[in-house]
Amino acid sequence: AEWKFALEEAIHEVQGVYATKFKEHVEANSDHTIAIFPFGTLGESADITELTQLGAVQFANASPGFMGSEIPELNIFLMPYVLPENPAVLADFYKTSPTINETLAGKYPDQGLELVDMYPEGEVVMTTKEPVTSPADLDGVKFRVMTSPLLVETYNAFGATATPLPWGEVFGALQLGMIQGQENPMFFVESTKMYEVTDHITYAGHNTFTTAVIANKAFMDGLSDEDRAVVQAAADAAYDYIIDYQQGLTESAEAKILEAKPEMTVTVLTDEQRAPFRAAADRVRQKYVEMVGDSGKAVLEGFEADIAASKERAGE
Ligand code: 6CS
Repeated sequence: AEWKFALEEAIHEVQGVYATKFKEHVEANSDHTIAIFPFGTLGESADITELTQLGAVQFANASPGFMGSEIPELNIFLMPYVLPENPAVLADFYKTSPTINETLAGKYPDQGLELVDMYPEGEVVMTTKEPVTSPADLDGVKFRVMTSPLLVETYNAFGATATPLPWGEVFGALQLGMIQGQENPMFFVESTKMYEVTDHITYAGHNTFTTAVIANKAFMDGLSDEDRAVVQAAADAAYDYIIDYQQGLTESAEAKILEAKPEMTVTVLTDEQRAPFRAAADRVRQKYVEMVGDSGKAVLEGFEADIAASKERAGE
């Protein structure tokens, strides 16, 4: 059969590269084919999640930055200074974490979905119209965030006025001056030309962009054991590929941005400059537990234990 896979990104962006690998693997190992629908062909993230729930598409990317509105526990991925920064630790964490692959995966069936995979897309940076070295610089800045509630808490705690928007509205809103900042991984800042509508890039080391690949649950339940194994193996192959693909991607994207716009400033905050952002993160942690309750507390503790295990395996 033909299976459909909808993306929140373009075909040459990270989600597109993952989906292309997934497609190649499925098509090489079964009689099925995959049609990829890049961002813009079927709507925003919320639209493609809905299409997956309806079974109109079988697979989609549904990043926690949006899906946290549906599954509150997923807001953990939006909490600043929780995920490890070391790429090797991160790669091991998503792959092995029981909190992700059992506890959080267990929240999707209620939504008519199954979690197929989760992977990182790179450290997020802030891109703004004015320089940012402290929370005071974010005062009065309307800062676009994805729609999950904890991102709103995070940027408000960072001193900004958080403004949740779907992705498709971001470029225009920056162009019109309705918002004055946004955050995303460097590859995305480059590929979507965010540097044309903002002038300053800030690394605060506060998070990595996480995405999830979801599938329609009834579709997955109806697969033969053989086809299910094909899907699993395709996800495993695409995971390894996308981790490898991202080596050096932030650096090369930054170089391309500076080539296109030499006057763009790039600031890596010092530990001292990060301290007030870290302090704000403690307040966001409280909010997460308030918002999600006991199961949120368990997820937070699970993350800490799983990250510690990944660090140990990576020899950190
Ligand atoms: O900021 C966003 O909304 C988008 N950012 C990335 C890296 N992927 C998709 C998402 O929609």
